[in-house]
This record gives sequence, C-alpha cells and structure tokens, in this order.
Amino acid sequence: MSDSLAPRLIAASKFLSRVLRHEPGLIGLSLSPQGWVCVDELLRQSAAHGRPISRDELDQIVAQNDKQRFSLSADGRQIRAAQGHSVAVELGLAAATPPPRLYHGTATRFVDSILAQGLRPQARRQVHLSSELETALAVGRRHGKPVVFAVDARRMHAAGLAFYRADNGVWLTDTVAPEFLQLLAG
Ligand code: HQG
Repeated sequence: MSDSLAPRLIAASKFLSRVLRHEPGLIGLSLSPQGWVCVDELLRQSAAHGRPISRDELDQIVAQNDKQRFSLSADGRQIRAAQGHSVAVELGLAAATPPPRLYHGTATRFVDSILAQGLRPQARRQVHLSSELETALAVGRRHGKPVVFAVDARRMHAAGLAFYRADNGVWLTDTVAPEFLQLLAG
C-alpha cells in the first residue's frame, strides 16, 4: 500500500476521513443524507478549527489518495467519503452484481467469532469486501496477524442479498452469514 501524498497531506487526509466518515460535528459540520458536504464550508470549518487545507491541497488529496477515499460531486462543489462511514448516511449506490468471489481480511483473533456469527459491520454501516486477495491481506494487517476469508458472493447474490460497489471499488454488503465464508489457509 503506497501513498504518494506528502506527510502533511496524509495527516490532512486522515483528518478528513475522521470528519467525513465519523465525526462531522468535530468541526461544526453536518453531512447531507447521502454524506456530502460543501467543499467551501469544509475548508472554512477546517481552518477555523486549526486545520487549514487549501483547495489545491484538497484536490491533491482526492486525486492521489491511495484508496480513493473521497469523491467530489460532478461540479466539484461537494465532497464525501466513498465508504467507511459510521454516521448514518445513505450513499445511494445502485445494487450491483459482484464478482463471484470476494475477500475479507481480518485478524486471527476474530476468526472464531466470525465463524460463529458471520461478518458484521461492527462500527461501520456495512461490511467491507475486496475483489483482490492482496488488498484484503493489507486490510487484515491493520488489525493484527492477518487472515483472509473468501466470500461466496455468487451464491449470496443468487440468494437475493444485495451488494454495492463504492466509488473506489470497495464492495459493501450488510452482513455475511457463516455459510458463505471460507477461511483461506494462511
Ligand atoms: C471484524 C479501511 C468479530 C472485521 C479498509 C474487522 C477497509 C468481526 C473488524 C475499510 C465480526 C471491523 C473497512 C464478528 C466482523 N466478530 N469480529 N462477527 N465481524 N469483524 O475497520 O473491514 O483505510 O470497521 O473482520 O481498507 O477492517 O479506513 O472494518 O476486522 O476497506 O479507508 O471487525 O477500512 O479503509 O473493522 O475495514 P473495520 P474493515 P480505510
């Protein structure tokens, strides 16, 4: 996982993730029902709370972010996090047909619970899945010793369970029952 952003912009990107996914109230913002905020207002409020970010820096963060975490509206006046929210948003993504197999990376200490309960969104709105095994491994590493589950997305989809593809390619679904999970050998 590489990020071409300068350290200052990485810090700003993390701050924006926090605001746009979890705590807009931290700088006096509220998100639209679909998770958008006005860029001018975001920059104004960030500066007012000791986090000045220029429009040029914001554009760099959006364009060069390693996971394309942020989406600008077509007119460039609004911004939202592409996924990962804990606050209530309805991203308005259209349900889509997933690849037959998706992956979820996690830490070994969660395996027993996941095998018993399936995947749950925990603090986020939905479960996050990757189309690439490598990406899932990297996500798992964030939590500890990584392990990857394969998700039988073909069978879930055939069973009528909905999948959504975020702007940055992350796949989202509400929950994944144990019957659709296969623990891959480490
Ligand atoms: C685990 C990052 C016990 C789950 C990544 C995960 C991703 C369970 C943790 C995005 C469980 C939640 C999301 C169960 C799930 N029992 N543990 N029944 N069900 N878990 O961070 O998927 O860098 O909320 O396996 O790239 O790790 O932030 O979810 O380990 O796309 O942009 O509970 O966040 O993107 O952790 O990561 P998270 P995640 P960003």
